[in-house]
Amino acid sequence: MARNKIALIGSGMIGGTLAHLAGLKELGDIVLFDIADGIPQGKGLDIAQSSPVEGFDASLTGASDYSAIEGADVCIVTAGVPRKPGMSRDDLLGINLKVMEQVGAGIKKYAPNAFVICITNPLDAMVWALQKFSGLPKNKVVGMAGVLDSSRFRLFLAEEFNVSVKDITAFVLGGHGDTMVPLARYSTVAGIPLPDLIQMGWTTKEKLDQIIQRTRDGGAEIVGLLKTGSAYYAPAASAIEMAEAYLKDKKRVLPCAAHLSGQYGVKDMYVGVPTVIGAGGIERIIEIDLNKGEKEAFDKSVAAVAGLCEACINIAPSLK
Ligand code: A3D
Repeated sequence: MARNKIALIGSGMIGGTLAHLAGLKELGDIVLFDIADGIPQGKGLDIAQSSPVEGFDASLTGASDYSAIEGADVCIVTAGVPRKPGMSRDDLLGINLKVMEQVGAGIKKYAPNAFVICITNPLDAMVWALQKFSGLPKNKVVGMAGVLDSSRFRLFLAEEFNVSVKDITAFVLGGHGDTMVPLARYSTVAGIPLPDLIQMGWTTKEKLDQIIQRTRDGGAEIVGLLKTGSAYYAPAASAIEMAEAYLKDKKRVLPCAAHLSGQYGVKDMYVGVPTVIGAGGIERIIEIDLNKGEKEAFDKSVAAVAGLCEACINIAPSLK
C-alpha cells in the first residue's frame, strides 16, 4: 500500500513544525508548499536529513507550485500572516481572506478528495471561507482551535491540581480564543467534574476563573513573549492529532471548528463543537444540552464569528 500524502500549505513556523511531527509519526510522505520560494524546499531537506537519526521513513519535498499537492490525502493550511503584539486575530482578516481564496482554488484543482484542516486566523471565519472557496464537502473541511484551547486548559488544570495532564479532559465550545466557552461541568480529572473538585477543596471558583481567563488569553500570552509571531508547537501538535484521527480512522472525539447546519441553533457557520473524526472526515457533531449561562456564552461567541463572516462577505461578495 502506498504511503499517505500530506500537503502543508504554508511552511512558516507552524508548517515546519507540522512537517517535523508528521515525519516523526510516520503519517505519510510530506509536501511543504509556500509562496516564499526556497523556504519549503529548505525545511523539507533539513527535516529529511533528520530522518536517518530519528529512524523514520518519509519523503519530504518543498514546492511553490500547487501541482505539487496533487492527490494529497490531507491538507493542513497555515498560509497567511500571524499576529504581532497588539494585534487581535481579527486584524488579520483582510490579508488572510485573500490567501484563503488562492489556497481554496489550489486545493479544488489538485486535492479535491483531501481532508482539509485550516489553522489560519481568524480561524472560524477563515475555515468557513476556505470551504466555500474550495467547494469541498463540508464534512471534509475543518478548523483547528478546540484541541489547542482545551490542551492549554488541560495543562493549566494539571498544574493547579498537581496531577498528570493525561488524566484531565477538558470540554470547550465556541469560537477560538477570546470567546471560547469552557464547560466546567464536562471537564474532569479522571471523570470527576470541576465543580465537584471545587467542593472537594482541590481548587476555588476564583482560581478556576483565573485559569479559564488564562486559557482564553493563551495565544496572546505567547505572542507577548515571542514578540515576532504566535504559538506554533502546540498548534502544530493539535492539528497532527486531527490528521492522525482521519488517516487512521480513529473516531476520535475532538473539539473542532465544524460546519453547523442547524446544530446548536446555528446555520451555515463554522463554530467550535465536539466532533467525531474518522475516515469519513467529520463523521458526527455531538450536540449537548447547554444550561442558561453556557447558552448565553455560546451565543455571544457565535455572534462574534457571525460578525467576522459578514466582514468577509463585504470583502468577497461571492462568499454569500
Ligand atoms: P508564519 O510563520 O508567518 O507562516 C505563514 C506562512 O504562510 C509564511 O511562510 C508565508 O510565506 C506563507 N504564506 C503567506 N501567504 C501565502 C500564500 N498566499 N500562499 C501560500 N503561503 C503563503 O505563521 P505561523 O506558521 O506562525 O502561523 C500561521 C497562521 O496560523 C497564522 O494566521 C496564525 O495566526 C495562525 N495560528 C492559528 C492558531 C489557532 O489555534 C487557530 C494558533 C496559532 C497560529
